[in-house]
Amino acid sequence: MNFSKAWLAYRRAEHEADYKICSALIVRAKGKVVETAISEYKQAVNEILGLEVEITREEELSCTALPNHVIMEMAEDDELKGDGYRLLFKEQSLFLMASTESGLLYAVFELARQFQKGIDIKTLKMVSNPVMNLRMINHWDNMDGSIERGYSGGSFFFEDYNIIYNERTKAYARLMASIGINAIVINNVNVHERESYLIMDEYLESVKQYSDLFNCYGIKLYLCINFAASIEIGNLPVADPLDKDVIKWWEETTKHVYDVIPELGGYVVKADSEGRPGPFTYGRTQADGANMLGKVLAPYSGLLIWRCFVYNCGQDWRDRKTDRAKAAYDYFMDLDGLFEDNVILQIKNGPMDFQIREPVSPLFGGLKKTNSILEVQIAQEYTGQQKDVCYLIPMWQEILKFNTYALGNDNTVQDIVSGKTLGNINCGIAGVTNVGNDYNWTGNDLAAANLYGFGRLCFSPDMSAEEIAREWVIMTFSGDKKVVDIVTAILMGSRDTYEKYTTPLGIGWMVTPHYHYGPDIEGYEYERWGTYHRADRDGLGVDRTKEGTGYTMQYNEPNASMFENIETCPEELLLFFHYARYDRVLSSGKTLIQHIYDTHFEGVEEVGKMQAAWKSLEGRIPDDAYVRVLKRFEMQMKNAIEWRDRVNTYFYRMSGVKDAKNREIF
Ligand code: GCV
Repeated sequence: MNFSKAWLAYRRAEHEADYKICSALIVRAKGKVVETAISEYKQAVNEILGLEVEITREEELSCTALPNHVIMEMAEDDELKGDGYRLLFKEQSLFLMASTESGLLYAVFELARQFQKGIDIKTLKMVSNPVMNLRMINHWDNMDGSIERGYSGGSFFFEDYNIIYNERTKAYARLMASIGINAIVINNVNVHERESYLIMDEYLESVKQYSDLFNCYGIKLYLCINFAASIEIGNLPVADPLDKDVIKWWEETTKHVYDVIPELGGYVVKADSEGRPGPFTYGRTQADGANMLGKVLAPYSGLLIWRCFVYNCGQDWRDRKTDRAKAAYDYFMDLDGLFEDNVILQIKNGPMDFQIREPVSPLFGGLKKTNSILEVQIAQEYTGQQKDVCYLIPMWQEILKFNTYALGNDNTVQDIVSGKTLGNINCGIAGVTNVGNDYNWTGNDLAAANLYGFGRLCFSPDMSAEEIAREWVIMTFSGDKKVVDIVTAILMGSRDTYEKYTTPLGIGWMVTPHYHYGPDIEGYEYERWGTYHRADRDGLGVDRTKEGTGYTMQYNEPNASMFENIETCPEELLLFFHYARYDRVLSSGKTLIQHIYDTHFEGVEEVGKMQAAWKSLEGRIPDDAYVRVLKRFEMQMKNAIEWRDRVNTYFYRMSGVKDAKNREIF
């Protein structure tokens, strides 16, 4: 086996709890996902408790208890929503209940977590309902086997334009189901020539294998499609979404796709973005494009997911009014309410592109009659590329808790994408994944905490980032208190540390162009991508107020005024919204320039402390994982030093202000 079991590497329970009843399972449910739940149950009980399981199947759906059994049953239960589940010990038996098959599978994985945490099953009394309806993973895998922004090896779905189906794909489906994922897109949103054919006979039967596999784990498969497929495959002269022949081509093609793969979840589209084709070519709107495909998918209950990452990537750096941050709102707000019910807009968490600190996209508070999905990036494109540790759950939680004031006082992003605010069901969260065919799946073993946490957060966003981290450590490494405390502490501090040694106060970028790892302060400053910091001899930052680009006006009140006013703008976003002078005094009492120097020195010191903390775990963590992470810390230290020295030197030379502590700046 050339891959690890990650958080499903079940360890034998060491505690005293009496688990004997787990060897007798009664099943009062049927279906292919139930069969998966049963086999997962057997595996967990066998590997963790060392018990063989005897199964009795009963037709009757009742809650009668037979003492000393585990009873897995479908239940009608008002407290259970969607794929929710209940774990309840009563009358000497343990009940695993759900109203869907997937709910039963999730109940089994929950039980496995409880075993690993050493819980006494007699105390089990819990209900867990998924807060997000769509809990989706996006792969940016290409058919040549590469992964766009992949930092952990090649694709395990594709190699040399062939589709791979093996033990690893099965292991992957298990991993995803165990954290509650119910939708997976297997190919990159940038659909190149060959990937356009995934919806054609060349590949459909092979793609179906994935769909069948995923279905057994309660997961729907989605495909990214090429908006111009009617030209590239269909030999039509156009891809105009209002053209009758184009519509007919998509209807026939999609009918055939669903004939072969009836369970397909739907299509995902990146259009009019970074060179991809789209409706703008024909003078049509984004709604025209999305709705055409939405209507084509509707007869099959398919969903059409349309990305809002549409912006002008041919900007002139001399133009201070055009602002990339404004683009998504500008393109989509006027279309609010015009989208079909099965169309969902997928919106990146921030208005730029997955930086270490950005404000929440104003579209979440803007759209009031449109389905939306929050898109986050589990892959650490701008956050250390899975060499540097950067636990992202605290960031995503901040985003979910942000109050958009969409319809009055209390409408957080979580309320919007969970359907609470608008009463819709086609919504949720999508994460651009961080896995590849490396042995440990994620390059840095610690990066798996982001993938695990992503699923847990979609299901239960009110779990704290620390609770999720602890759970992941227990599942992955050990229940040893020292290991759990230290690894959790490393993870919890890692985002702040990364932010300290990279870009200050929300300014973002300053990365090596294209590659996006390591510093290049002016790498994007005079480029066409719209990603500027505007540093000069007096200060830095982008004026996005009314006087500047006007971006602040895209927020609802009171957010608009809060960001507009430099005195009330959250300090961690100061330079995103405002140009500030180097001698501006921050809340710490330090000047902006001193803050830049200090945080960069602190960031490197903190990496040193994380590294030392990790070394203190030698012998307590499986050796191979210990050594792999140690090597990553060495890379992180080198990177942090490079960032510190380049950023501090740049701003020292730019401002001419000396470090108050006289440290070495070049
Ligand atoms: C898949 C950024 C990334 C691109 C990515 C794009 C997107 O620009 O650098 O690699 O393309 O976002 O989200 O579509």
